[in-house]
Amino acid sequence: MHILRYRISGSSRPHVGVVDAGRVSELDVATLASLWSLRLGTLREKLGETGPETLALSDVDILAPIDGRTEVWAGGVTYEISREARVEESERAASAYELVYDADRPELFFKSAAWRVVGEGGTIAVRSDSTLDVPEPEVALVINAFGEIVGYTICDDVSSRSIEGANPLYLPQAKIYLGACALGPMVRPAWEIADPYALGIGLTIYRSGEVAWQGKASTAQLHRRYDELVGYLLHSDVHPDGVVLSTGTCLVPPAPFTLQAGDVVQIDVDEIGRLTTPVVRGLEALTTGG
Ligand code: DO4
Ligand code: MG
Repeated sequence: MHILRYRISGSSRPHVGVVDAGRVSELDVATLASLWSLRLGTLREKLGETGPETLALSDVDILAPIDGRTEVWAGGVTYEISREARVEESERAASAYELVYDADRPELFFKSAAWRVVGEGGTIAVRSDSTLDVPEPEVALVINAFGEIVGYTICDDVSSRSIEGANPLYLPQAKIYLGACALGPMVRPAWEIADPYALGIGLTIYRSGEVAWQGKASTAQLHRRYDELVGYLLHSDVHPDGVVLSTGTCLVPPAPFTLQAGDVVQIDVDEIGRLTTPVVRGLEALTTGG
């Protein structure tokens, strides 16, 4: 089963529901955020209270699984490959990444407000003032208002390596801009994932219909525990409508590989799904579709 936000063709109203065996059943809630304000046990019961009618998944438009006041946060340098990539790209501040990899306190940063997140089939963007850009395929935790992990989804933490590499203080510019966050396609309830530390992650970047870069990794390589990341995120903060926490990348296409306009990024995570997003370059291309 997956939890999804969707739209029915011909209508602009978003719906919330569950999909099982290819059939979508609606839930009597206005937002996903309202589900994340429930305790895990109550959420489980709520997912059983669907309406009698069902639709084929192919008959709905899947929307990014986030709305309302739910924010996206992200962890950084949680896999060795990410530490190595950052040390390589950052000439003067390499030690910052070495230190955070081994420190008790993880790197956590704000990634996106719900309204600027794109979902399955949505367009992501690289900045026009950046020269080295990558998708970062990450497992994302959906955490409720009580700090419980209630689900898992996929996050693409699209990033400029050239901007972050010039100075780590530029991290917000490297990682927070329109088109830099994709999420989805849906949320897999946490109780359906037997071992979240054994999920295969695949990244395939298509260019002109050919594979331009491909890699595979696993959450078994994660250097931290999910609960540890959640503990630091919520230590001195509240998220009344839950929060999505992306857990860091274990795949970084090596330089000089860079995303280009026209590329298509495909992220596969075992038991969670596939997130596919085309790429454009620059704000104008993103907002005008050209
Ligand atoms: O330290 C910069 C960000 C790292 C990151 O986004 C990752 O490791 O996934
Ligand atoms: Mg990342």
